[in-house]
Amino acid sequence: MTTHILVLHGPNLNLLGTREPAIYGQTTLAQIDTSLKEMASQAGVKLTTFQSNHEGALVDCIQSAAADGVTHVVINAGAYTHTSVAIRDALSALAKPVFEVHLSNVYKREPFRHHSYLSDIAQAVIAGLGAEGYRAAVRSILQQPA
Ligand code: CA2
Repeated sequence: MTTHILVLHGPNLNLLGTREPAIYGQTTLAQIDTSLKEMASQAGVKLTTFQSNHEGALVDCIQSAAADGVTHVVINAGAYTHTSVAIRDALSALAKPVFEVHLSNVYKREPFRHHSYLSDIAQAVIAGLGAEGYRAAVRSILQQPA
């Protein structure tokens, strides 16, 4: 099966690099996506990205992923991490390896950020590495045989 990585970004992540740099860093979402696409391109692998502030749009994208030939999902669901059974159910139905990424170390933050609806269905969880966390997830996928 040809590797196709879908990178999903949840609500407010479109603001990256413009506000709250002390928590989320100075790298913009466009810079993150470009960097990931370069990594994938160098490996001859397809990588697509999608950001939405809307839960249903993220669910729709996950549902479309099977027909799109997606083999792996890298997701920072943002605040929906802590609230969304719908995104969890969509990822479970897709039944592809999920890499959950958080820029910040959510366990050093407010207690409501300590629970994730995604972690127990994820292959891996990366938190606190900033934008490098996305790269670590993609690097790991690229090292796995397709
Ligand atoms: O640490 C992460 O990556 C989070 O997924 C980010 C979410 C937060 O709700 C999660 O608990 C942890 C928030 C994303 C908001 O992104 C912003 C970026 C720049 C400025 C303001 C918000």
